[in-house]
Amino acid sequence: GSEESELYHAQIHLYKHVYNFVSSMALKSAMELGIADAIHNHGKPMTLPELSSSLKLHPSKVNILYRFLRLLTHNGFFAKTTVKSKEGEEETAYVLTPSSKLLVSGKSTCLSSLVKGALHPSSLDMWGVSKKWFHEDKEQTLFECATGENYWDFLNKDSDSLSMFQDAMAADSRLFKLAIQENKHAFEGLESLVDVAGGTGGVAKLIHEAFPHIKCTVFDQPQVVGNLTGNENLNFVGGDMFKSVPSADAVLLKILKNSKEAISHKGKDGKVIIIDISIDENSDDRGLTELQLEYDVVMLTMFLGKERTKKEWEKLIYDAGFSRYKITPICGFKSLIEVYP
Ligand code: 2HI
Repeated sequence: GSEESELYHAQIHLYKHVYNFVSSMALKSAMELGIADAIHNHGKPMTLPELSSSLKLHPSKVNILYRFLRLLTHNGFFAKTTVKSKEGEEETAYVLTPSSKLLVSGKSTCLSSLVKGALHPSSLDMWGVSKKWFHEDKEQTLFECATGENYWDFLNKDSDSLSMFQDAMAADSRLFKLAIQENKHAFEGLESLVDVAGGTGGVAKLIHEAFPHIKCTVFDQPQVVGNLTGNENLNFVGGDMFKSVPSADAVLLKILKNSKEAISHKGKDGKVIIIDISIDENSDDRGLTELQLEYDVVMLTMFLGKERTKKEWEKLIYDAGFSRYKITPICGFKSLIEVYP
């Protein structure tokens, strides 16, 4: 009957969300083992024994590799094809998909460091205290509730974690290169631009390459930019973005925090360029919306940050005294938001 069928569907739905982490962790294992690199370097479809020996796995683990690959293939990270063996027999072999090409190291589109950082115990352990966090009256992140310090202090005292984070953010930003090329109009006519929380300058360098005449300033914490040198049109400035931001024709923000203050620094001729998520809860693409909502919770738990819907962006922008804005979806799940005085 339909009641049972509803119950079974509900059970599947629940279990699917419970065991989702296995897919995340299998992806992380694939990244750590270097499966995508091995298939890429092989240059043609790769059989299971070839893959296992290239990865230097213990022979007893071939079948375990097979079972991980079966899940990852189902999830769209690898695809199967057939090749002829020396003996003329048909054999199954694995090839990369667009998603696993993003795990090939050395490419400008490599996102391995993002997988590593986002699924590192330092990003996950905090979830153990979420109940305690909900019952506390302190305004602190889940990360701080779990560890006693905020994420930035944690990064600043642990240089391995800091580089892991910076590598992840730099990798994420590199995909932005394509977005700049497709959205040149957003940067036309600007003479100067400041990238707030610009990290090690990955995005500013991309903008500098595409528009060499724009004077770009990377603004971030002194410990991040202190040792970095730029050139005539690319310079690094250390400071506290919550106190003040160097002035320029345009301010680029990738995570918008204390947005009103940041926006109020702009003169009348300027514009604010924001790269961020614009959540569309009614999108036909439920998977994309799920990702945006998950990202919102990551920002919440790590930084007390948030992602906004189009309506919230509009309110924020108008409340800050701006008169006009334009939202263009770019880079998959983020948007380019141009804000004019
Ligand atoms: C590396 C990557 C991430 C991280 C920590 C890392 O924390 C992420 O991808 C997530 C989160 O899980 C993140 C994404 C964007 C951002 C901050 C964190 O601005 O070391």
